[in-house]
Amino acid sequence: VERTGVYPGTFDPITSGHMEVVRRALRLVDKLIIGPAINIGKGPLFSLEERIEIIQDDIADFPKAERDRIEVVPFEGLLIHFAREMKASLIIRGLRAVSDFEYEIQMANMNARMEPNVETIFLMASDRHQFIASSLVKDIARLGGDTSQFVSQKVYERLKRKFART
Ligand code: COD
Repeated sequence: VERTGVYPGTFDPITSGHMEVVRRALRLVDKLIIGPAINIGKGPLFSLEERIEIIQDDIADFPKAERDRIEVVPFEGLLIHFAREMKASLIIRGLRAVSDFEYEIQMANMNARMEPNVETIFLMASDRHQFIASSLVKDIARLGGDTSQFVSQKVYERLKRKFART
């Protein structure tokens, strides 16, 4: 049987840290659904449409065989309902040292209680991506810094455009 995994997130915008999780997750599942959340607390910098487009731009650089196993499907409401709807057996999350742990363990635990058949698995961020966070990337771009080592070239250019003075 085909194993499907869901990788949910805000992806505002997708960073090289997220992309590393995507690449590694592809080794664990046959089909990977990247799920940008529609309703996110504070207003995102990029609209849902932009966040989807950005993800699709970044995965366009993957070899076709890998690209064909990825789908970008935005979701609303509970993640566990989305996972069920996608017939996923895995929820994939990235884990950076210390900062992510508390939130992630709570979420994984509550999701497991609501749906024991869906397992959450964590991919530890590599050294290189340990400290990359979308929120900091946005700060750097907003304040005129260079984000090119944290995001793809395409995202870098989008960020620059977003904050360009007119
Ligand atoms: N390296 C490795 N992993 C990373 C990196 C990095 N540099 N940066 C981020 N990640 C990981 C994050 O730890 C996370 O696992 C994932 O990538 C996505 O990150 P974000 O920041 O884009 O997305 P989040 O964490 O804000 O997404 C939260 C959700 C929207 C998935 C969550 O709030 C949710 O499921 N909402 C729906 C309602 C729901 O079901 N709530 C939970 C009830 S228990």
